Amino acid sequence: MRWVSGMQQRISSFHKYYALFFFGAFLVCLPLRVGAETLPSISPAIDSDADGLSDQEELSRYHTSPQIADTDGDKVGDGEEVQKGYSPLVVGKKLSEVDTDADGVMDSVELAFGTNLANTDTDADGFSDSIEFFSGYDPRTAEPKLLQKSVRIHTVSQRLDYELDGILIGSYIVSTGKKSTPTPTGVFTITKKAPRAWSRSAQLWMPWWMNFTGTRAPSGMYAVHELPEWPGGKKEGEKHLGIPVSHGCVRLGIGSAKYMYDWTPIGTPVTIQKD
Ligand SMILES: [Ca+2]
Ligand SMILES: [Ca+2]
Ligand SMILES: [Ca+2]
Ligand SMILES: [Ca+2]
Repeated sequence: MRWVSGMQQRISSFHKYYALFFFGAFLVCLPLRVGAETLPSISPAIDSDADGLSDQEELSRYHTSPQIADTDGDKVGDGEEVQKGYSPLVVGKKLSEVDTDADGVMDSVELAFGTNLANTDTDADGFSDSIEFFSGYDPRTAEPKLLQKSVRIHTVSQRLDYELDGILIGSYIVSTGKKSTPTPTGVFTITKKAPRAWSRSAQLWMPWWMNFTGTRAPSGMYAVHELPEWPGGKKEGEKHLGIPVSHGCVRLGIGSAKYMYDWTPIGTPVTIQKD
């Protein structure tokens, strides 16, 4: 009985504190409400928690708290984290390492593109952002608008970027031509594709082969493809990625080559540059 009455006492005092809390919150909110009603409209530039991001940006873009300056509690303010490329939602992670809505598109890409990082289907057309990024349809409008896909290869940093509407959406490490057989620089076009091509000159197989042509790149000569395989079955090791060792082609790793093969339609422009 003593225990029960103790419990009751605790419950009733809990209710009391609860009521006091809400009454207090009501009193605090009252002047704000009156203030809000007397103002003609709230400026979109208002930054309630003074963290460098406006309330509007926090609610609609970053999905952080407009009332808490440090949403993830890592002692770095939301505005500062965003400015330095860190996620204000996850401690110790960059925006490029966080996928808030788990739709396969990283927060950094969603922010650059203007899609909703907390909604898997920004334009509510029934196709997820990730499907639209893959197919090339604009994930920001329900209109079936196709955007320009493009590929950019950096021969110094040994990187392949793929872009939609000129905005970077992903990168892979590559191996381009060695000094004696360099990959040509300039603007080319993907003109032919084959799941597995044979190089007569190099005597090796090139899986997920995408031929790019243009000035200094005649048909059939240069391609983006997976690490090559020799007729005996030996495959070039992944350790060569990041080092220019090819005969002029652009070599991609296992997985990334197939992904790029599926992503890239015939006619896609390929820019190759010395970073
Ligand atoms: Ca703010
Ligand atoms: Ca923080
Ligand atoms: Ca996402
Ligand atoms: Ca969509």
